[in-house]
Amino acid sequence: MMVLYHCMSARSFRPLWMLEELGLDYDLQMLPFPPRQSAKAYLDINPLGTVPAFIDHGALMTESSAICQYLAERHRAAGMHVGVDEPDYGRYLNFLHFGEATLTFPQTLVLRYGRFETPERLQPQVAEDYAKWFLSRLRTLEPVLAQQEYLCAGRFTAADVSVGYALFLAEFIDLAVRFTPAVKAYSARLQARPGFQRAIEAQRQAAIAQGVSLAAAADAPA
Ligand SMILES: N[C@@H](CCC(=O)N[C@@H](CS)C(=O)NCC(=O)O)C(=O)O
Repeated sequence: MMVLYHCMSARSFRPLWMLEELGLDYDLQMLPFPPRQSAKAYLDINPLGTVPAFIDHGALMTESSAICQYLAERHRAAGMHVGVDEPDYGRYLNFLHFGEATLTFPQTLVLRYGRFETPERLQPQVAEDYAKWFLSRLRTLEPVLAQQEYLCAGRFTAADVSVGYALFLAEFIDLAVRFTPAVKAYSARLQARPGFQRAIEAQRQAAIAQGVSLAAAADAPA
């Protein structure tokens, strides 16, 4: 069975959301945050100490967008993958990676220098600069989402999961209040999906069953 190592609402939420959208069986292993410090045995599974770690057919994957791409392609009948022969293939891959590489990267700096560091190392100016960076990158989404319900291919795909997670994380760092109208509506639409709601409930149930705090990773002390 596929195994996913996950911390509450961390980037590993992307593959969890995919698994629920696709209706697959999986084993969800919850970890306290940050696992590098709070669950040292986890380093034997993922020496990086980060989540996600995802194991399928003996292969370890540690990049959330890559796992989304993998699951979408392996279960392509569900339509969450965009094929190489479809006109939006390039747009799909771009948004899939944009979600992590362009959107989530500045958010981690907002988290680190706005919350996680010790008081003397906090850097409010860095946090605000990268908050603005994040919001300015979202401007590229506004005209797309003002015209269409999803990012590409005329349907919900793994690219929406990748970008949708970054928008979800923005709520924890108080940036969602600064979303433009179409981005705000898109984020609400994604979070209303039964698959998203099932993923929220799956992590909650697994955390309770495994004795892990229900606090989101973004709210945990580093
Ligand atoms: N690019 C990776 C980043 C993974 C990552 O940094 N995950 C964070 C959680 S959101 C983490 O595990 N942080 C704990 C640490 O760095 O020790 C991905 O998209 O999966």
